[in-house]
Amino acid sequence: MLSFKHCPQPQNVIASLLSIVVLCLSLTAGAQITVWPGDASNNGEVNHIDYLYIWFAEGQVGIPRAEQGIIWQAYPAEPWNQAFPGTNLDFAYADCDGDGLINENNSDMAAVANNYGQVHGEVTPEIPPPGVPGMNIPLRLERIDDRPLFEGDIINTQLILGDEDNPVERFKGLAFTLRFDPAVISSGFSTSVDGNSWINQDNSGVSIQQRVSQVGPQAERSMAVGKPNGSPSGFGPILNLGIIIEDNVISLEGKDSITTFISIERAGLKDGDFNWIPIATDSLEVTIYNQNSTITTTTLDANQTSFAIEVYPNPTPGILQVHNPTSIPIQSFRVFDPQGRLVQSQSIDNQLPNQTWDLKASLPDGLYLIQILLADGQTTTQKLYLNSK
Ligand SMILES: [Ca+2]
Ligand SMILES: [Ca+2]
Repeated sequence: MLSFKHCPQPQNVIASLLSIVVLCLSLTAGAQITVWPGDASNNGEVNHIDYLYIWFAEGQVGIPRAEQGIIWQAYPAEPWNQAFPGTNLDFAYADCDGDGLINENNSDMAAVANNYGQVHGEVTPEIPPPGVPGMNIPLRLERIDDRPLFEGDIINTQLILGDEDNPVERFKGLAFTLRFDPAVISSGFSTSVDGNSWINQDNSGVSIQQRVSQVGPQAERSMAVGKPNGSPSGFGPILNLGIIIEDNVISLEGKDSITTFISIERAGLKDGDFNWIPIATDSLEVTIYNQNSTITTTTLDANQTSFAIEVYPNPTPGILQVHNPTSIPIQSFRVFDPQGRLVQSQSIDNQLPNQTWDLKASLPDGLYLIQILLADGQTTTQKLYLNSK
């Protein structure tokens, strides 16, 4: 007689099958991840560094989420089983909108902008490695011109990344913060990329993202500059920044000039292999002059002929060209320093429409005010920058 005592009973088979199904389900559930749209780095915080992850994973395709969208909430997602190099961070985190494609032109980028500053769970701060000046790749702001600056002026600058000794290899994305005094510098910066930018020499596009926030008495502009469709190598200017001086700088009252700093902080560069590259940052020091100088000038009317008189070049090496298209002769000119002291005075006999004036050789380089007196009593005062070197 055959014994069945070692054969499983039917109810045991069902129980075993059920336990396998439960095991499979629990494995699947365990493998699911939670995506917070915009936190592409999944460090608990949405900020400008998240853009670097999206740019790196540009064009990657994976499993769409069951629930798509970029509302600030937790979305369950299937992992793509592809991780950012050197990490165990799944690409699915960078598919912020959940459509199964990482693309800087879809709402993956909008998710970062919309949810910027949001946090979830415990935040693990991402601090890019700092660099040493002279040893690592420099990042600094450089002025394009050296004309004197007054309230309401635009400081035209270039952002320089890398130099001949420390060039950048395979640029992917740069994140940094500009810190400045909001009582002096307006938050309305202008940014543009032109033909001088080495990261756009192939014209395949440069992405710029920015955000302004107030941190105590200082303001911060967090910026990210990326190259989603390439990884160029080079050094030099990457973008133009027009930094606007406030129209009314209270701290200039009663002073001839003030000095302010625009500093670059927390800068991090990702290369085409997703490595952090240390960056050495510097501050831009800017002097802003008081246009309400201590000298008294005639109040000018826009219709007055004296406005038509041109004095150039400015900055000047010392020899000035003067063009007087009016019929009123110029009687004299006077030069004042920023403290309102008269440093030169000269009568003009030559009444040609185009004249050449020589500023005193002994004047040190710097800002001056030149006042031109016409024969009918009108005056015009212009700012002049002497740069004899
Ligand atoms: Ca993040
Ligand atoms: Ca997407």
